[in-house]
Amino acid sequence: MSESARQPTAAGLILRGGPISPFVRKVAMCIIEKGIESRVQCVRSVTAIATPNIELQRFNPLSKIPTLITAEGLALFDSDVICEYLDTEYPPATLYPARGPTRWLTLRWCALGSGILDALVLWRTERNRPPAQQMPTILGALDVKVNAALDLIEYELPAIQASGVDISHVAIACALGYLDFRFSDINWRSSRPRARAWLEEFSQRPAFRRTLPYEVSSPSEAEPHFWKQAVFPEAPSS
Ligand SMILES: N[C@@H](CCC(=O)N[C@@H](CS)C(=O)NCC(=O)O)C(=O)O
Repeated sequence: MSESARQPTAAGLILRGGPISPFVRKVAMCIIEKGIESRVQCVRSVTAIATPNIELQRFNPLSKIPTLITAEGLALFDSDVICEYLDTEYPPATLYPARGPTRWLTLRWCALGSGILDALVLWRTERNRPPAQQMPTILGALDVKVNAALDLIEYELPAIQASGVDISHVAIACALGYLDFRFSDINWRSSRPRARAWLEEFSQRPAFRRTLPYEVSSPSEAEPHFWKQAVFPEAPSS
């Protein structure tokens, strides 16, 4: 990591990201659930797999969002690392059970939600290629994996929802929300009534409503969107 990436910041936490990324959304939802929005300065960073962002790479060589700069100036990346950092360092820790079977079940379901997102992002990249370049075997395999993971969520939902809101709920809600945003052609609800009902209830939470993805304007003007408040543009390095 470069020296500049370790400079302490005066403003507390700095979150680099934007309103479309479902991985950034996980972090934004954690911040809202924990009530620590006032400690976070948001900086819009735009990046894509084929276009690395040089500014962002000063902090995260992988050029991925979310990237969080801690108050000590440490750049953290990968949404799951950032979410656990926030929950641990900004007590009370409510999103990650400390130990025992509950912890491992929660992390397992969180990995399921995050893994669905990984597969959906790959799927979208593949299906956005010109038709002649698309690989049907890859498209088919991603379809099979995403649907199998959704089936597991449906099957285990009574256990998943037995606890209060935790990181697994955040990750699964982001995965289902991303399906609705980018894969509206897939009717995942029809064979999964428990997941449908669960998301309907979960989507009433401010953390869900205020982080809905948007490309042009935020979906609701009635309440402030997470990415509409005090968001700073990325400053080019001198
Ligand atoms: N595993 C990472 C995935 C983050 C990720 O892939 N973010 C996308 C935006 S949705 C990105 O930054 N893509 C740019 C790239 O892949 O180079 C996490 O959980 O944070």
